[in-house]
Amino acid sequence: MPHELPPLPYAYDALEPHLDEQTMKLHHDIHHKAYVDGLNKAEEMLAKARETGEVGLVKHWSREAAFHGSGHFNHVIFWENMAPAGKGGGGEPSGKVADRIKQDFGSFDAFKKHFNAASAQVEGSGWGVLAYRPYDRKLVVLQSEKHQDLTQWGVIPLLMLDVWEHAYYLKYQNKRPAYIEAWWNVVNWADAARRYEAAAK
Ligand code: MN3
Repeated sequence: MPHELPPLPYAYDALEPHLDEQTMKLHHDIHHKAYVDGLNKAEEMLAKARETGEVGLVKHWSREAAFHGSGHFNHVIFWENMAPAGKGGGGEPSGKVADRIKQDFGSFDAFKKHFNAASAQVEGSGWGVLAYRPYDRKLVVLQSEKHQDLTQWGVIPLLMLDVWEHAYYLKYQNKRPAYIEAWWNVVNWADAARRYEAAAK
């Protein structure tokens, strides 16, 4: 079964004024769609390599699958990580994930400052990520370059912020920190909490 582009869980303009309708439309319909198509193509070519035994391009298609696969799965999380401001979006987390954030980062404010810096300082295109690391049952903040670099194997992402220019350039141009600050108004903490509780149980 090929991968499919899931619809956004809200209207294109639902995150206004923080994330504008035109960006959301381009981001979902064009950029995310391209990752889905790229992943399907890579998996098709890898299946073909297995069938024919011609494995000379496995390195190329593996890189394509890593890039487009990470792009696809990251965006699925990113869309669900957001909700309209004041209607599930914004504010601070509560419950177990809030306790864990306090334990592992000292306070919510210290976590937010760390996450903002990690996201703003990604070199080129990439992501800021809050993830659960099952090995020692801790939360970590990571920077991902592009979609697939600088990961830690085995972590489970809880909250992902897309800092590729396509995510903010129309509205925020080169002001990535302003986009990051606005993004907190639409963070869906209930979604992050669900992901944490499923990961950490
Ligand atoms: Mn993106």
